[in-house]
Amino acid sequence: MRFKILEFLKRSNNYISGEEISQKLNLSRQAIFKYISELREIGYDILAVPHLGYRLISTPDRLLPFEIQDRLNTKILGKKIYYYDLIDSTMDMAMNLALEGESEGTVVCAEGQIKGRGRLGRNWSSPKYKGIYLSLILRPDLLPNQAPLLTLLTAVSICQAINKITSIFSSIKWPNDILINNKKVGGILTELNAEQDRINFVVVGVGINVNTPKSFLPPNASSLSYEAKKKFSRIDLVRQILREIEYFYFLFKEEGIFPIIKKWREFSNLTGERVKVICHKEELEGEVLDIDSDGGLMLREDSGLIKKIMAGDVVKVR
Ligand code: BT5
Repeated sequence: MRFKILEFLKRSNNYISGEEISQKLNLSRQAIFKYISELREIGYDILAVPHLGYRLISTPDRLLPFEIQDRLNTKILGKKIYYYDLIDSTMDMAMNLALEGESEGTVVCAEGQIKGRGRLGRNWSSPKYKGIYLSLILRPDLLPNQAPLLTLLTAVSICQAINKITSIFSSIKWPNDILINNKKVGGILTELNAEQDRINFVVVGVGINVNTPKSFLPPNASSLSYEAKKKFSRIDLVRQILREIEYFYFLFKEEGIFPIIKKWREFSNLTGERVKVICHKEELEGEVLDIDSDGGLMLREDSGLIKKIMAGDVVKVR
């Protein structure tokens, strides 16, 4: 009910009287006052003036599900959102929820993480109220070895969303890094629960440094606010990321991976570059040609041999 009241406040640019809310929602004045107090506790700044009524002054800088879902307009993504102020890792929570049968499109979102993680158990710095830390559950009809395509699809979605919301051009460093000015501002972690020839579910984790000061980050990392010298709305960005992931996910289901690879090429920061790739303790060097239809990186070694790499860490070589 408190969110119904909030909706009223949001839709009206001016004061709205207690009388009007009470009539429209069939609530007593006392009940309205109680809900308004609850909203204030969450951080909504609501002005109350005798004879005029209530007016919303500002919304809190929190990734509240109600705010994310406002004008989200997706069919599955974010229809259900689990929200935490602080959590170990949104990945663990989403994996557990998926195991219990939680539906496709469900999102787990947190303001901060204690044990945020990257690939191979690496740490993901997740300071509270600064970035975006979310995991989403997907149940795609794919083979387990096609799961990297979801990382690719998510990377494209993030770049597109960053571009639409902030006008900043970000790029993708295969397989899962989002960069601005060659510094890492975001990462993707894809974990799956699968049988030999079938994926049961996939959890895609997204971490983005939005308004994160440099001091919270590793040396080679940055944030959107640091690069643009201004702050951004995390809510707007989360909303757009969910919209874009859903758009590309449906496109993928209908038309396959090629339209997404086409988009990926626009954002790739590696194509044509000379790189070193570390995968399974093996080191390869060569020129990046493209990505393959299963998300693998195509590398031409100096011998002319073309190799496809499915996972690894890439560094550019000058
Ligand atoms: C990643 O791993 O880039 C995937 C990161 C995924 C994080 C999200 S947040 C929501 C969800 N819940 C989780 O627990 N995780 C996901 P990787 O490519 O392995 O990169 C990890 C490396 O990035 C670390 O070893 C650091 O060097 C660096 N790093 C750590 N925190 C960072 C940050 N906040 N920004 C940029 N780089 C960071």
